Amino acid sequence: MKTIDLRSDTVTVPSEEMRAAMARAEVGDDVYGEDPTVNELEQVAAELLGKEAALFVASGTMANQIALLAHTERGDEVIVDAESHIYYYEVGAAAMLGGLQLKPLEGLLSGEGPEVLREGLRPPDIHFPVTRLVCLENTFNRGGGTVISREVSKEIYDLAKERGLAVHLDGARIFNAAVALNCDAREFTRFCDSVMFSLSKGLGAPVGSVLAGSRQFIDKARRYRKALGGGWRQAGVLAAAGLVALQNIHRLAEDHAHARLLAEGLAGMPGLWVDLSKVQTNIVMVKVAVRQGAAGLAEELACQGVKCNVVGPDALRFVTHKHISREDIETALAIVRKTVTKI
Ligand code: TLP
Repeated sequence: MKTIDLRSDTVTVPSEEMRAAMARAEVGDDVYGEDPTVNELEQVAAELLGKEAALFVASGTMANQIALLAHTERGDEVIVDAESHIYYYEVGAAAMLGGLQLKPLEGLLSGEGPEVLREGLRPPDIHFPVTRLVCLENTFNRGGGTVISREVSKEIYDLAKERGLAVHLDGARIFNAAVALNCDAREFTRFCDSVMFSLSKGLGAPVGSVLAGSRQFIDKARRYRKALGGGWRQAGVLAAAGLVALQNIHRLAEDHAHARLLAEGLAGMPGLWVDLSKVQTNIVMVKVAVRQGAAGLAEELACQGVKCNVVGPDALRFVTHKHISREDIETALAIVRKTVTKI
């Protein structure tokens, strides 16, 4: 039985083309700045994002945490959405590594984001921490892969600048946002001071993320990467895969079409509920009202060869990616239908 793995776009494995590029990559010691393939990836990525400089790092979490460290000082407050990856899924690293206080705001990553931020910002006061940074996330993972519009991004950015705050964009899936709106990623990244994106998700590289920003910011970030043990020598073998991954941006549209097909199929099934307006990219969030709960249903589906992630007591997440075909979606729908009808 073939497993249809819809847990995440992180499960993608490198293509033959990537493996070939990795095998012939020219490399050097990146801590000395001498790996030509890493340097090329950083240059190409900076250009794609409209920033002065970029830094290749091991993971999205590392990129976000380096950004937090480089923008702040210990004891500072960082504004995040209550469902953001930085707040929800990064092991409390902002407190652990940076001595930072995260202030989670509900709805920051929604159409009401600018008002939510306005209400959440406190005036300077000796009792309050210094607020230094606002973090955005696009697409918004726990929001269901939703795209934070350019208008909302701009309003939040303008407000942050009015208050002297920096803006970091967790753009792990920023190219999904760009493809969904058929625009250039720079239309989002112009409204942030730093941005990270993942090569290892929908773009299909085995490892790696890129952090980008001003030259001065990236110089600082490079020191923090070293401090975290992320100085990685002949990393050109990985950067080579990253360069191939960047040629895959256009194919994300296929993942989006598959997610839509999946969402529409799931929405009509007994005990399942999908907000189709939120299915904008490659993620499908499903509310589950069955006796076994979300975890029980996920377990039964896994036994039938369909894997998804449990993201709450009554919520499942399905993510499409390059190994999922239209036929896989049809098979998965048939399996889910059979399973929910039986229980
Ligand atoms: N997200 C993973 C899990 O950690 C939840 C997934 O399967 O979606 N920002 C965003 C918005 C992300 O979705 C992720 C990964 C990261 C950062 C962290 O990237 P990695 O996994 O490379 O540390």
